[in-house]
Amino acid sequence: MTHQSHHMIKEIREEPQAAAYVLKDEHVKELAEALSSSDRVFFFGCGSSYNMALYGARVAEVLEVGVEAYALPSSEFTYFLGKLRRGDLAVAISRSGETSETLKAAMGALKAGAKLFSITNEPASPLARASHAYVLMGGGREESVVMTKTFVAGSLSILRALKMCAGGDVGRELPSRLWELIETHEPLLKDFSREFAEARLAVNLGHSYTHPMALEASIKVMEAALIPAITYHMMEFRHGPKALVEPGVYVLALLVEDPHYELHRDLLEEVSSLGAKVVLITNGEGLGDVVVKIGVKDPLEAAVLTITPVHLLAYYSALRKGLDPDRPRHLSKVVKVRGLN
Ligand code: F1P
Repeated sequence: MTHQSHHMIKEIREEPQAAAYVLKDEHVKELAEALSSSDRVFFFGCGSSYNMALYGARVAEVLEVGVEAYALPSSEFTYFLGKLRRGDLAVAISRSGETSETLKAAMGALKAGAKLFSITNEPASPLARASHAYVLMGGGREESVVMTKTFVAGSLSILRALKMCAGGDVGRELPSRLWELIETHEPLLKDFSREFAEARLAVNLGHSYTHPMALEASIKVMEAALIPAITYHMMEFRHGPKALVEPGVYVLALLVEDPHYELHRDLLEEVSSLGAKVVLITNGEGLGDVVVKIGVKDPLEAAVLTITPVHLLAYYSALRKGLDPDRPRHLSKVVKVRGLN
């Protein structure tokens, strides 16, 4: 396959279209209603879908929408099923709608009397069929094993539903901001991938609602570009893992403006003085070896957009290493675990 015909880059460039789909998706209102009428919500999924779950639970807390929100990997959620109460809302997240652990947890939640809502890209999947209602991740099929546009669409659907619960909505200009972000930074990130591809270690840092995006950044660089990666909360990084910093370490900082912004920038200066290269992805100001500016003020929206530059960096780094970014080794689009179904 040539560069241009890789599904992954095509799908990254379709992220603005996926965001536009979310903005007009009527089903998101159903998710908002389900959230508003529940006391507790459990978001769950595997891999990238679990990272969307983490983002959702954090946003629910930040927006104080009156629902107790939790996020668990699907396999861990099964340990919790005995504690579910009638009236609880289970939100299963799965692009394929077929992942064994997620299906198992979803069926268990139904059996326990919870309402089941799913966020998926496959309306005919067993998960969608078992659910009381579902939201599609939008933007059409995703062929690459590596989730990109579905991750953005799924995260934005959750954000939009939660904002609706709080009486608001996401900004109408989001798709065009995303388009500008890709247009402006793709050449820079393509160029930078030349050295990033050789990274000994990627340290992905986030805070609050960007931490799930930093976890997702680690999945992306590991699966697409085979770069070892770890994820930390910004301020936690000094508490041990800082010992790993040396030349050859690349810190990807996913930062949105909040009251701790200065403290976070101080940490980046510190790791830089210890020899790490810093990629700063932010809607604020700051310094780094590479700085990617996100043109969205709203911190919860900007948080979702911090993952797009990582998608581009992971894609081009995979190409530099001669890897097929659409089919990472040992991985498949759907994980089926024998003995679970
Ligand atoms: C979950 C998942 C994906 C990952 C890979 C393997 O799938 O972990 O996040 O990209 O394709 O499966 P799903 O439940 O969202 O279909």
